Amino acid sequence: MKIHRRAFTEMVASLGVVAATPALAAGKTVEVTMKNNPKAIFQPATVNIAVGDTVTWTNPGIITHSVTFDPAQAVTAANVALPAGVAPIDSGTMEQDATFSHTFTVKGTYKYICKMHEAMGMVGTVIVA
Ligand SMILES: [Cu+2]
Repeated sequence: MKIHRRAFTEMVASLGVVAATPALAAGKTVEVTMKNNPKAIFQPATVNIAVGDTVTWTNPGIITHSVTFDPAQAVTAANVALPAGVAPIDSGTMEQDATFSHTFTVKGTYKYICKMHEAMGMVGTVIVA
């Protein structure tokens, strides 16, 4: 059944819902910081977001880090995970004050590493529901 756009808009309005634009509503942004003391970590190590949300990683310190969702670049394959069909994501080298953002459009559990400090346990998880 085809619904005329205006009829649809009126139907939505009659429900008391603000007429939505065709584009996805902008999601929220969650911040993750790369910390160096007492050891290199992502903080928070796990973030829970919704589809369409963005995560922004910031490296405030002088130690170089990365945000790498790429099994091919992990020392331990189990430290990285991507939902089926999602391509690897990699910030590349992040110097002091660098930021990296990614908007997640596929549900699932994403596990990532810092390439420089994976062996020290600098790993993180993004859960997209
Ligand atoms: Cu690191």
